[in-house]
Amino acid sequence: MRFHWRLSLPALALMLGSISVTLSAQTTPSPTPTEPEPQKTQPAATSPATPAAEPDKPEEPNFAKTAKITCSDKESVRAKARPQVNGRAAKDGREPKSSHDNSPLSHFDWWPDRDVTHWCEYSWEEPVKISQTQVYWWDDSQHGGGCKPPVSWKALYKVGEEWKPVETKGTFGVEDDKYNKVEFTPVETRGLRLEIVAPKDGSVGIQEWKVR
Ligand SMILES: [Ca+2]
Repeated sequence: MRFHWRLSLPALALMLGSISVTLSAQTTPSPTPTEPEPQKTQPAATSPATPAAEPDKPEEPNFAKTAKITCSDKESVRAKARPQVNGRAAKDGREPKSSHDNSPLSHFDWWPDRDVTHWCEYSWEEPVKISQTQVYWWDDSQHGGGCKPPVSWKALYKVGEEWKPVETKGTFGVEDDKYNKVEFTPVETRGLRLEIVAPKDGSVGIQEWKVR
């Protein structure tokens, strides 16, 4: 019995200690989780093999937005009821889906005039510096209509009260379904005019006309 008691006291002490530790562990609030130390960031390595892409060069503003538009009237003998041509649809900023995009008021035309030269002009109260013009032609001839792209056209800028052709080596395009763009020597002017030659078998019209 004495031997057993001697062994039992340390065992009992161990047991009490264990219980105490257990109780302590149960009653001690969990330590607040510590935030992981922030990783020390290394400066991004630059790779000369992959140069940064150049941002798109912004286009010059479209001066059509601030221009007043005036267009030649329809020939009165052919269009007595509505000779006046309102060109505002050429500068509404609406992008055509095609030359036959027939959304309401997307374009204007000189139908039924054929085999004539018509004109439209933009005018600005203050001079603008411009070097490019773009025309998107109206064409409904493939769908039974009477309008086609013109035979030819040219652009003139205003000097005083006169009109002078812009200087360009570009082509005055007459293609469907696209902007026909012409770049020219920059000019500072209060006006730009298009002279548009209609075909013998069709009238002409404009979806959208931009100037930059
Ligand atoms: Ca338009």
